[in-house]
Amino acid sequence: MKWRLFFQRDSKFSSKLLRLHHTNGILFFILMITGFLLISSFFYTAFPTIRYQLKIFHIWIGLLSIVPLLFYLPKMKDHIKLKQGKGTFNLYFIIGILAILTLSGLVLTFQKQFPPMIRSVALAMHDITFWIGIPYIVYHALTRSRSFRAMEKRRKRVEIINQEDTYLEDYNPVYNRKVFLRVLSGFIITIAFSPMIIKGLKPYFSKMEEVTKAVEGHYFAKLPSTTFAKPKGEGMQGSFRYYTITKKPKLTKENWSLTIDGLVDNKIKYNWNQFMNLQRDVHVSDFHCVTGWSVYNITLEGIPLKRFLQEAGVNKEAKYVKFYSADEVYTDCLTLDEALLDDIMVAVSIDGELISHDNGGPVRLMVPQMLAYKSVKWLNRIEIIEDEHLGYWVEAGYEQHPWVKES
Ligand SMILES: Nc1nc2c(c(=O)[nH]1)N[C@H]1C(S)=C(S)[C@@H](COP(=O)(O)O)O[C@H]1N2
Ligand SMILES: [Mo]
Repeated sequence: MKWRLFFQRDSKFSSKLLRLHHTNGILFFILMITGFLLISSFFYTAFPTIRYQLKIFHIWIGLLSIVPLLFYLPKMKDHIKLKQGKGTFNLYFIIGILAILTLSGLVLTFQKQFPPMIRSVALAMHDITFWIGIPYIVYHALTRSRSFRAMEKRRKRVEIINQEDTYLEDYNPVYNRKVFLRVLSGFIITIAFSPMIIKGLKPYFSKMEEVTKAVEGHYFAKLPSTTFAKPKGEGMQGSFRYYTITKKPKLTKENWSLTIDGLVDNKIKYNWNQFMNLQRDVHVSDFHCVTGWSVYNITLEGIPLKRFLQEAGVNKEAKYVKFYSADEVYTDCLTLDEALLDDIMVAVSIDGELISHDNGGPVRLMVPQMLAYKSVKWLNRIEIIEDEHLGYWVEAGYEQHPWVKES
């Protein structure tokens, strides 16, 4: 990279372009690295609080990266002229990718202004262009690096000495060193990235059955005679992306229990069998994560939260309800009014199957009115309290009342 260019004042058009290109390159490199970390479930688990700051950083760099693009766009015509038809496909491709990444990034940044459907589309576009863009950018950076070019040229010196070789190279592109090196590195990059790409794009291709069937590794018995034969919601659309900031807690039929305590008349504790004997309701709900993905039409079976609160008898001083996870780290909190809303479920089944361990089973909270971080997985305690508690993600910076705007 020609660093000196950044400090030159009035340079030629081509140097200006190069400078824009480098600025953009640096910004997109930062976006790529932070994007990787934001996607990585390892990072989610290992550094959940930094993740929030990182997301804000990613958004700011993203916004900043629009500036060089805005400078470039009016000059694009001249640039194409300058190229005289060479590599214009390349140019349109890159501009297309950047445009999609930028627009979808903007929608995700201001997601509150958009209905969930548009948000999901934006997330899908952001994901897909990220996974197409990254190997492409790596290829681009590699094949344009000095050492790679030197490697391409090495053969040429030999050509001058050996005339026959030149003949072969000119008319037989298959043996052309340059083409060969480029195809080879393109191939290696594609192979190297493909496991990540497949994993990254899987949510868009996997059928919902795969997700709900994941009761495997579950320590609980099958649901005793479910309330319905077929999921009331006709099967959910979309798939969950499993998130956890901790290791999954090891829960069994024997060690799981649910406690309702705090400012209540009667403290209650259910073991698995007692819990499964409670009258269950069915609700069809949608679920929206703050990162942009949604699952629609989830048939939830469980006990409405409000019933537990009535059962336990909430005291007058009570103002908030705090939820604990068996992972012993994750918590969240609702106001008492919010907690009494219909549709909030202490759920045991999703689409007729016990909630899988990954999905927060045996029992998880489902608060469809708010973003998914309110829906505590591996729920084992509900405490009625007087002072507000800031849950895990709220402590990290997210809103306490993330109402979902329905489309
Ligand atoms: N115990 C616990 N509950 C949790 C989380 C978590 O990390 N731990 N993540 C929250 C977030 S941010 C989301 S999007 C949903 C994800 O639910 P899923 O993993 O079943 O898709 O769970 C929420 N509840
Ligand atoms: Mo989330």
